[in-house]
Amino acid sequence: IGEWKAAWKDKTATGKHDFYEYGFDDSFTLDVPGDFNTQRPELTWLEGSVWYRKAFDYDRTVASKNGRRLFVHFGGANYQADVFLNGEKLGSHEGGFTPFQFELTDKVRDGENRLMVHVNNERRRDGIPAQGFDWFNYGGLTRDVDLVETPATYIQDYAIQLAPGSLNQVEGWVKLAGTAPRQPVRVRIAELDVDVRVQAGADGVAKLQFQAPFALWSPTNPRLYRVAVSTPQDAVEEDIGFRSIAVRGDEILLNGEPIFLRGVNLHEEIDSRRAHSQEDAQRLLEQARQLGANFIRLAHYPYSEHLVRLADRMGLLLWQEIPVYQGIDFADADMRGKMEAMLAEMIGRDRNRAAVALWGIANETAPSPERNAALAALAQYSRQLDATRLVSAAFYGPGFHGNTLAFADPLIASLDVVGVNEYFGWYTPWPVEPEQAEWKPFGKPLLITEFGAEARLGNRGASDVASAWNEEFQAEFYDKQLRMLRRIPFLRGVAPWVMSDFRSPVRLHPFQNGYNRKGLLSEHGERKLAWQVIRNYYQEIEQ
Ligand code: ADA
Repeated sequence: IGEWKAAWKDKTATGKHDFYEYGFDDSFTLDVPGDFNTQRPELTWLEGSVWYRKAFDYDRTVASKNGRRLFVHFGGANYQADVFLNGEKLGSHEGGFTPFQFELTDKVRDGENRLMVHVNNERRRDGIPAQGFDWFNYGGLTRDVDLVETPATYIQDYAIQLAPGSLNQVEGWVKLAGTAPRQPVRVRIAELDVDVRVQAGADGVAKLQFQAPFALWSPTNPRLYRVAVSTPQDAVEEDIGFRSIAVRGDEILLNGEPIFLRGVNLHEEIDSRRAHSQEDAQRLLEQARQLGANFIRLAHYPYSEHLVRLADRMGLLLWQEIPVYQGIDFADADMRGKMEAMLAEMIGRDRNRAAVALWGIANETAPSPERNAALAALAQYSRQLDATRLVSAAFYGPGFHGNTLAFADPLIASLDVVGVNEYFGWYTPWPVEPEQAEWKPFGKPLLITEFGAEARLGNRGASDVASAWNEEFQAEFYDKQLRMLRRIPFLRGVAPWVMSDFRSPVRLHPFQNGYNRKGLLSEHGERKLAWQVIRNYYQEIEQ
């Protein structure tokens, strides 16, 4: 559903945001998907409420004769959404980056219907993320909204992935929902002569197991197969890749072979607005490919489904994380449930994407008994939802003693891979010369999930720290970092912070001007000197 009517009133004017109080007399139009902040000048800095309204026609008579069901599916709404149909509340959703849906079947009218959504992006102490974060808080219906019609019993979900540890064996399931879920299910992959028939039980679940001679998906050969799932009433087709991702000691294995992740961090932003379309995804992933990356950390929240599907086709491995970011209140009793819901929504959407190799459960959270327990449980929950991906988190950088950089955190024990964000030479001084730094092993693969320094495009000059913010400084900073990182025997990948300069209202230095300037590219995609330093390194180590 594309264009919506929207209405907004300054909170101070009404005291509260009640649609029935002020109606849509002074409404305007907003594109969906798209953040509201960048579509109307008066909403530029809004962290508050906007009402969206959309009319649609429906032929209920024909639909109910055929037993059809109707859903409204939201790709994402930042942060809290309350959804109404013809004035009746369907439900609410919390969390700005993951999908949700409501069933309309029994409520939809014959003829014209009115869908209304109240979206609020106010920061909350009990939110995920919490109140402080280093990116722009784009609000609104930022992702696609779809009306979806299904048969009476429909294919609700499925997992079709290689069993952990196997290179040719699929162990998955298909879940049917509806009035008569006990139905035969068929799964076909024509190219491989796969034609599997199984029966769903009373719970609607049909378990799958089959072998096939897959050409395995990898960044160098992102092979996808057309998979067709069908029942007597419903049918779905999509392209799926098959690959295994595992850890052996301190190595990461892709399809059984050790891999080094030549990464980069992104924010889901393009042209200083929230990225949301297929074209936006293409531009972001193309930038990563030109850098020579085979891996992207999607910081710090789940991205649009367009981007994840495109990564599948382009052969870019992904780390996708939920916005459990600095400042989360782990003592809040509701936090656990919220984190779990977000994780389940992210994994539920992307569980069949070969590109996704790691689920990130947190970024830069400080150890405490509550945090340690909550995140250990979350790591467990992630494996329960999906045993075919690695579980990881990104930590504040290590402390040092003499020449030794020691990294310790009780959460490490619960993870497959450890991500470290280190800012030696920027936020923290270099403990020793890069050539002398010894990193103490901790028995798991290490990814440097962030390292970086700021420079403003076009600022040129001497490379000493005193004249930081210039391109030479940033380029030499990366050179020095790489001299240290190359010497870590258990390093399995790096991701510079960050691909492009991105909007962050907390960045008030005159050179920042509302942007975090750690980009290898400017916000307009122009290359800084540092871009070439990383590009050269990736060219040199490319296997
Ligand atoms: C943190 C954080 C990032 C980024 C970075 C910075 O490490 O994980 O979101 O903002 O700091 O640039 O300061």
